[in-house]
Amino acid sequence: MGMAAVTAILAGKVGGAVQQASRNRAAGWWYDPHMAAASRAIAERTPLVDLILEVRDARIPLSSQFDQLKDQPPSSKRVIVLNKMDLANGAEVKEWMSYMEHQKQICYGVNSHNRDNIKKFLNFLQAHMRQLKKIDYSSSTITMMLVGVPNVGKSALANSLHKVGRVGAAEKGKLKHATVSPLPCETKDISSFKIASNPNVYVLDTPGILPPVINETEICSKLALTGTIRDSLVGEKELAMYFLSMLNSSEEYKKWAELSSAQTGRMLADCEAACASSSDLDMKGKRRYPSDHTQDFIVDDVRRTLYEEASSFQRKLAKSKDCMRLIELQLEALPEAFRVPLEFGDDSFVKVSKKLLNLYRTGRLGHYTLDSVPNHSHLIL
Ligand SMILES: Nc1nc2c(ncn2[C@@H]2O[C@H](COP(=O)(O)OP(=O)(O)OP(=O)(O)O)[C@@H](O)[C@H]2O)c(=O)[nH]1
Ligand SMILES: [Mg+2]
Repeated sequence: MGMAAVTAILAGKVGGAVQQASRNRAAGWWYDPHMAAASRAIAERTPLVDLILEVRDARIPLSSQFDQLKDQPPSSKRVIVLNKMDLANGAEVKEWMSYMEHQKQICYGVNSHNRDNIKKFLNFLQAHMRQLKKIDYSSSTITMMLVGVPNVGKSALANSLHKVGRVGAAEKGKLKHATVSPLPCETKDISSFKIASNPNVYVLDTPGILPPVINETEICSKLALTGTIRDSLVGEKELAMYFLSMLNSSEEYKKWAELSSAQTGRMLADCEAACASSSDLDMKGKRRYPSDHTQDFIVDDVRRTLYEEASSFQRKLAKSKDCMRLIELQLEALPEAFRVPLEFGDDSFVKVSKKLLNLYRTGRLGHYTLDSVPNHSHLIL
């Protein structure tokens, strides 16, 4: 129907742009020699380490699988870590975890920014290692390797495990720090982090690796939306439109209904203030609305704007053309909510799109799981 068809069209556009970029090796971005070398280095280390932690994005548990391990049967030496649990739809991630368990895959969901979560994960890893290395666990050094596609949070996880790890006080004084960034392909080399003593346990952080070729456009679009592929390759505006189609067909925006009624009261107060002193309003505005990070009240305005456009839309019997128009109306209304002047023309929409994607990727515009669990009927939940 309407919005689903529009999502498919927009996803196709985004995915197509990714595939085009992947085929254009001359541009030097997709699977560059550095990525190929890192991929070989990972393959060489794989049989040598005690445990592989395959980090995936909980929003796309299937699309973010690591190409090198794709055809490997489940093994006790491999744990699938669904990271960014805080960004995914809780119920759907649970379904995914049951599915993987059913497939005999060891799977663990984490939020790398949550200390308690990481402590529990570390306990789980140590218990698992004890089981794996029944005989000489106390004497040996244990190595785990984090692998995955770019930007799934390998370095954030390495840092968190290193920080909460049980190492001596002296070692705590010289903690290392892996570079964590919202941009993909930030980690360039393999480096090791100590996460426990007696026995010594090390975790290797590795560069993100993309598959050399991806045939499915849908996978490409999901990887792009979650931030695995540089936005500029695809186009920020196209990505934002794809996100909006997803938002409009979900229930998430309906949670923002009360922002719409609360706004009426605030508008009256704002109007009174404007009448009292219109001359210094601009200056005040500049101080109160910094453009480099998004404050809570701007996020509320963005949510309210998206809610009002979406809820006034007659979705019953809506045609694809009307659904696309809704997305355009939302995009047109967003510069005001984000306080981005329209005078930059098309650049304003790119700016707004970047800000919108940033809000989505930091979990402030709802929780979505983009991959659906295969073979629902075979699930034992
Ligand atoms: N909300 C949320 N954000 C996370 C989580 N883990 C990592 N991030 C964010 O995701 C982005 C990417 O994290 P990195 O640790 O740099 O990812 P990476 O897999 O090492 O990326 P590459 O080294 O480029 O392959 C950063 O902005 C992190 O702050 C998480 O559990 N939840
Ligand atoms: Mg990294």
